[in-house]
Amino acid sequence: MRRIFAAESLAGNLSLSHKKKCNFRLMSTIWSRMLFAISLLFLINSVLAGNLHRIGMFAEEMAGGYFAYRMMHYEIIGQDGSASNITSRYSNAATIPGPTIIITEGDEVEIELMYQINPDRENSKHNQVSIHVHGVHYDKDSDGTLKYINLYKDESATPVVSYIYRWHAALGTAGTWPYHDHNMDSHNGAEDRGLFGALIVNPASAAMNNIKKEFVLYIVDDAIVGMETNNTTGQHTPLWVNPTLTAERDSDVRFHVLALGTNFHQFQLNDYTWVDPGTVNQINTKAIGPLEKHVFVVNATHSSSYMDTAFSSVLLGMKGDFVVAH
Ligand SMILES: [Cu+2]
Repeated sequence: MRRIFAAESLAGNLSLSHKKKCNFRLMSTIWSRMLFAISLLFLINSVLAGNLHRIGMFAEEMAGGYFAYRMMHYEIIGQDGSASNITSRYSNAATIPGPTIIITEGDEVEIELMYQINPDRENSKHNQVSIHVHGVHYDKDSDGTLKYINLYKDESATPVVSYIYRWHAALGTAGTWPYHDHNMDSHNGAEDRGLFGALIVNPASAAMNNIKKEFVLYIVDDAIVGMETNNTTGQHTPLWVNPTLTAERDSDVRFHVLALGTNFHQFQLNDYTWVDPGTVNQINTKAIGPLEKHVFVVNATHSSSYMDTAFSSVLLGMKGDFVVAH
């Protein structure tokens, strides 16, 4: 009985092991396919893996009750571990808009913010400042909001401690995005007092080296404030209020128009047309509502002017020259 049982079980084992073999073949096919897929993912990732932008910024007080961000330190760590320090390309004073940060899809940003504003003894809500960014990816500790919004913690720099935010410009995040304070005095932050700037994420798929200048134009309720980046030198220059923009003849320049506040605007660049993104329409004026943006490239062929043609903006004189020279 035992032997038979043993033989039976042996036969059973044999057929089982045969099944196992078949399963193993199937499994090995699945495995090799999975391994192929995984290695493909790694390949895509390694192509996408970009630079690490290690940034330190201050939030400072300016004359007139304004606040502003100031670049303190900016180092780019390449994939090969090489480091290049580009701090000197930025103004060494606080600026409105704040420093323009330019990265590429695949890049990571590690940005440490330091509170450099006089603490307010009466109002503890004043003694915190943050950076909240749009468009790119980040974990819950890098939202730059208060605990009652993010249900996690107050993500603020305070007079006592700095705060580090980490962003990932994943594939699909190319574009121009605002960053701003979200925590000072209220859950809206002190964005309306000057704590805002722009993050430009260039697409990984297309070289942007035909663009010679970037004009970041922030439209606030009563003025247009600008920051220029010269892509040839890498230098960032604050242009301040309703600025004159300058470009070399026949160079491509990119406008990044971002709206803050509560008013509606109508941005116009006279005697130029460009393609309205996402359409085939040639336009020379664009409605921009609160928190909206409009990005376009023109080839600088002749001097002109830009303006916000919304009625109250005209009264406020929200316009400037666009000077094109050799
Ligand atoms: Cu925002």
